[in-house]
Amino acid sequence: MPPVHLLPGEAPVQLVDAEGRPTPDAVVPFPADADLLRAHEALVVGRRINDQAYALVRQGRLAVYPSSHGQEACEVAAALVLGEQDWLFPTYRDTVSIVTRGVDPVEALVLLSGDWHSGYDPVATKVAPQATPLATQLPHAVGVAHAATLRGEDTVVMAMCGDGGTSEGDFHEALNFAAVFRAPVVFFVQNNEFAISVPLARQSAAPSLAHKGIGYGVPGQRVDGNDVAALLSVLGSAVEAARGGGGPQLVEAHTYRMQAHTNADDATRYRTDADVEKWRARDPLLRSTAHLTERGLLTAARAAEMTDRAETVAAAMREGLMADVEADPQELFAHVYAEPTPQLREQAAFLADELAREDAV
Ligand SMILES: Cc1ncc(C[n+]2csc(CCOP(=O)(O)OP(=O)(O)O)c2C)c(N)n1
Repeated sequence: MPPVHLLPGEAPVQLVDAEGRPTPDAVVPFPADADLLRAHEALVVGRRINDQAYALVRQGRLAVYPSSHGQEACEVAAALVLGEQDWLFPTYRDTVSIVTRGVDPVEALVLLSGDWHSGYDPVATKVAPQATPLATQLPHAVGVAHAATLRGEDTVVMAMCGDGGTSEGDFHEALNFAAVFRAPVVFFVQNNEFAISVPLARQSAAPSLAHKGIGYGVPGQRVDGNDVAALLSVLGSAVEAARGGGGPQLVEAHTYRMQAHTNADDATRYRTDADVEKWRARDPLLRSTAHLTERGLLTAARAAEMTDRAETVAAAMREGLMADVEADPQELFAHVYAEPTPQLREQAAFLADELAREDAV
């Protein structure tokens, strides 16, 4: 008997369609109303964070911002399904997820404003630093999960990456190790169709990215990445399966990066406006708004409160990121190793000499 239980379904799981209507014949449970409202508020705030960060780049307050505009349903659901004791391992694109988890938005963006450190305390927040090198955070995530199991702790780790990240060796090593040791990890792949300019078809010939699990003995699931209800349900079940001793789980969300890779990228060179417009009609925030309004759960007063909260967050971002970062260039070398290597000492001395000569001019 082939291990068909490890394979994802034919189509991504959906609970609410693009018009906000419940999908007939749902195969997963519908989240509670309170959870949907909480997720909606996080979506409203998340969209505002993306838009504010984009503006801060244009004002020169942030060096770069990889926006998750259009992917906010994935971002908020990944954080909301976790318990306090769990860990989140994000990529550079997952600022909204980090903030939904409870990290202060200014602290989350300190790195992108030009400072050298992650801005928040990873141990206190149980959020790893945002990884820019693709997939390198995944073996770390597995290590944290495995260590927690050995200590008898009830910890699940949400390990995030993009479609491009699934081509990295680290992705495969992490899945393999996690499966062999039954580490409680949910590998969450946001398939937004592009790795900078590389489309999915040039990235992978697998039937889906969720199919990549079966080779390692990891169950894979596909979910509509713009349907926050389906994401809460699928990711929530994956977390509970991992917590219950079911080993690692792989979830692929189908979504779309609405903006350029970063401000340093011109997306019109590799995709058409028509492609982007097609996805605009599937916007996760509009969908959630339509669904909750239709069901009478989202009143005008409640919606206004959420917008107010989002504006407060945006104002705090503007205020907190106004000041220039005061960084001592020597700190670059300070925390690379517990004992600096001779090469680093030599480079630090070289820099000190350069800076002294600059000061003398
Ligand atoms: C190991 C490594 N190789 C290459 C890069 C350069 N790089 C930065 S982002 C990116 C594309 C990643 O695409 P994907 O994993 O799909 O995530 P997305 O940016 O779409 O969220 C690449 C190749 C990198 N950061 N790390």
